Amino acid sequence: SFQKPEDAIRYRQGAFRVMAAHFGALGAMANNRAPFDAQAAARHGDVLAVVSHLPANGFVAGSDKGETRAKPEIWSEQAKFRAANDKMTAEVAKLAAAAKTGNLDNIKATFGAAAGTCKACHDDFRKD
Ligand code: ASC
Repeated sequence: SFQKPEDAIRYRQGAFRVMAAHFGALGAMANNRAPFDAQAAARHGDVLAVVSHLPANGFVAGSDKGETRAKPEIWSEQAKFRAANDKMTAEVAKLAAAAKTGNLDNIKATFGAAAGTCKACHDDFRKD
């Protein structure tokens, strides 16, 4: 569904960039670096819950070359990569549900695990 491998690379990088912005905004609240805004937090969670499902679509065959830090293991260890992706979407869903409660403590209780899934995948599947 992408015309060129570069289109798939830009697609997934765009999704990750959107996620980083909303994840960062929630993290700032979770870590008391920004004032808690319950409505904004819920919106950030909603965006994350949807956009977290997009990056996987962009790791199509042939998109391992070019302006990407994607490691070849994404394609050579597909079951492991899929498991890491599914863990990420599951923890993001929990964070989004917590953000809907309007209670900062619930966000604090779920943010770390979600952040951990970002880092775990970067450690295993992203260069530098
Ligand atoms: C972010 C972001 C990531 C993750 C990661 C968590 O806000 O951009 O890649 O959190 O740093 O460890």
